Amino acid sequence: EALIAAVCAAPKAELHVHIEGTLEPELAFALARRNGVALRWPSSEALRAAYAFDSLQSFLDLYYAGCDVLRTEQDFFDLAWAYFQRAAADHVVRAEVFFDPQSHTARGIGFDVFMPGLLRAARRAQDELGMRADYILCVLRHLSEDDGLATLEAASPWREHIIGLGLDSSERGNPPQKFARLYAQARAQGLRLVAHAGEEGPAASVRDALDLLGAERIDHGVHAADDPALVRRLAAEGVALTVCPLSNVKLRVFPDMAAHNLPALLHAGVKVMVNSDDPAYFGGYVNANYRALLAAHPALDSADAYRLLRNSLEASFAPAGPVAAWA
Ligand code: ES4
Ligand code: ZN
Repeated sequence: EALIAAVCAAPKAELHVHIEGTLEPELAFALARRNGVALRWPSSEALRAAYAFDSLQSFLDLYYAGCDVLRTEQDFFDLAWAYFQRAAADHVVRAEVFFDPQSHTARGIGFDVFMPGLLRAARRAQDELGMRADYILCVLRHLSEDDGLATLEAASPWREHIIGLGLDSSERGNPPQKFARLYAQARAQGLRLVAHAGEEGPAASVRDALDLLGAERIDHGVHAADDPALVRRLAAEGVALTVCPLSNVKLRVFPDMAAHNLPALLHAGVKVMVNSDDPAYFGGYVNANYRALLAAHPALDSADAYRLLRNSLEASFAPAGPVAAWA
């Protein structure tokens, strides 16, 4: 209990959070009303009750449906500002936030709508909350590589405001090699590279994200544990895994929190850290993830907890400065 309280109060970085996954049902209904959009659920309580998932795909179907209420610059500002306030309450000093442009451009909502809103919220987070926040453009892997390349091209006017490229959505049937040209392009532009891998997919997709895409950090990556040689490599090379405990339990990657392999990965020397992924859907923000993990794994001690917090700061792409100083 004392350890959990200390961890919750400690400065930390959040490196794996999807801004569209921070849309709380109450805000979804407020935006639906403001924009005259009909939702399939009668109330925010009914929508929240629908958050019972049995797989990544069952979650994604709801997540993309929720995006439909996001229409205006102000909507994206309100979404991101709500997240930054919640993150600050959890003592997040650095946030690297994913956004999914294709879930908006496919509805006719362009970069000129969502980027100004997202960026205005990040500037306010810096000014009023002292939080350093940056955005990582995530490409949807269930769409074609050409669609991803067109999205990167459409982002070029905003290039200086985007720190990296990520890859998310349905992992099954959409392996890293599908996006080799996209990652080569992004690397040539100086973007930092991350990719979701080994969430529902196998250890081999974690290896392919490193070797075929040049990913510097792996989002989730928990299935790397199935390959002992890969675990040794991740530890030796200091590759960070941005693990999301509540997400993994909600999406049945593990049957319960006690079965989560984060402690095993940590003790094998892998640079794991704790994140919220889609906190509005999975039952909590980053401190709730630390709390659930530590409560289910009483063998994790203060040195382990300190290592997780420190990993989060060290694995950040923030330039030298205030964030590096925390680590
Ligand atoms: C996601 Cl949990 C998860 N996995 C893959 N793609 C995603 N997009 C948003 N959340
Ligand atoms: Zn994710």
